[in-house]
Amino acid sequence: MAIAKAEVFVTSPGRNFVVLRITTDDGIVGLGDATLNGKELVTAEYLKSIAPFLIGKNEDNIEDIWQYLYKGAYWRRGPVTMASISAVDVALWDIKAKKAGVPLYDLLGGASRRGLLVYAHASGVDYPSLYDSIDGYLDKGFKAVRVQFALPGIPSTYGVAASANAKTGKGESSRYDFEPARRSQVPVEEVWDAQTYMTTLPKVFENVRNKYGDQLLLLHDAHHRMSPNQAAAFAKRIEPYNLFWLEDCTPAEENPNYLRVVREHTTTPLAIGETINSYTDYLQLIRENLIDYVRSAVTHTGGITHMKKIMSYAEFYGIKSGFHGPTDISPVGQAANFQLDMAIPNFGIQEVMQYTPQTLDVFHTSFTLEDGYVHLDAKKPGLGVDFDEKEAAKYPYQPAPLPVDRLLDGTMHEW
Ligand code: KDG
Ligand code: MG
Repeated sequence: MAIAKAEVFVTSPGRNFVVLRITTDDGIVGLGDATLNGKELVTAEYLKSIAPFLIGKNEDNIEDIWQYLYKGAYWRRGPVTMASISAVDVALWDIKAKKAGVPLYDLLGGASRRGLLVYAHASGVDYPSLYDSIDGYLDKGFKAVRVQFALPGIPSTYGVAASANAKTGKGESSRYDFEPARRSQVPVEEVWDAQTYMTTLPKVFENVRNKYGDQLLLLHDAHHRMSPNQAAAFAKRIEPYNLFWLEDCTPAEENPNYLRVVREHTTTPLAIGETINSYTDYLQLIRENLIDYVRSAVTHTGGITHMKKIMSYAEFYGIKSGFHGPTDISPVGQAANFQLDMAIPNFGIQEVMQYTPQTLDVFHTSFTLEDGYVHLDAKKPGLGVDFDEKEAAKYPYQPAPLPVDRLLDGTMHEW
């Protein structure tokens, strides 16, 4: 009844992932994900530095180990610390559920639903490619799509698939190739212009609504790029197109009051949180009902232990989940999202993207996607993911920093 080993792996089957594998003295293995896009070696080092602290501890005492790592760090919170604590926490929950012989969600209160409503990433450089992308997902049964559109005159736009084979939602080619890993030593520089964005996107939503009708759940990610006032004007303007949510309309991570400005002017639902990693960041957002959806990933937010508390608090304010689930969260991290999604009463929607075939050779998953819902295998104990160490070793780490963004005059801006 003790942790015997805590090993850290960095693998790059298409993009970099950090895996923590904890083994108990009776041979039970638990997996955690500490991937922090572009900063993978940093979380890997953090985990290596705390691994010795875990040895000999009772693996059952998850809350105590969480508090030990959080309060004991003294330098608490921040993305690196919280992603690393999360990897430990998720691995311990994986072990506990395997010992009980049940899927992890059983230990979190059991299944609150049959399946998880998910959304996919559609995008286009023009209308034919956007419609092709949306059609591909609808053909696969998706009920919800995030829609991103290239800005005229701007060389590349956040969230718009760049290569020809990524433009469609059909088959493997649906893999979104933009934010992953344009591998280089230094960040790629992009350009942003709010005026072009704010005049282009409302028309896009109007056209999509007219073409696909009222039933399609339509999401959009503004990626922190508008000022509070611009975000308010934009969110108000797109109200007629009835979005499921507008994500990261303004960088309210800097100041939650930004969202108050937006809220005062619009009923467009707001989602935020992919760069937020602790309850302290959520207190005001939730207490003042400044958001509708919590967007953090379980893996960036201290794991299941911490995220479950945030979602319980959110429940009392009518706020739901929409956990971050791009491909820079490994299948282990995505499994942690799914397991918590299954259990909480205030589940909203879950983001999914297509992993590369190489990633799925390294991580063996047991989830199925059918008719726009993810289903977990009720017979698979724990998280439902296995890690193939030998396969992982075939893909060594490669530097892949996130891009940076500048305005047309060269001023640095939010990416
Ligand atoms: O690492 C950054 C990406 O995960 C992020 O840019 C993706 O915004 C994103 C999303 O909503 O999935
Ligand atoms: Mg986002």
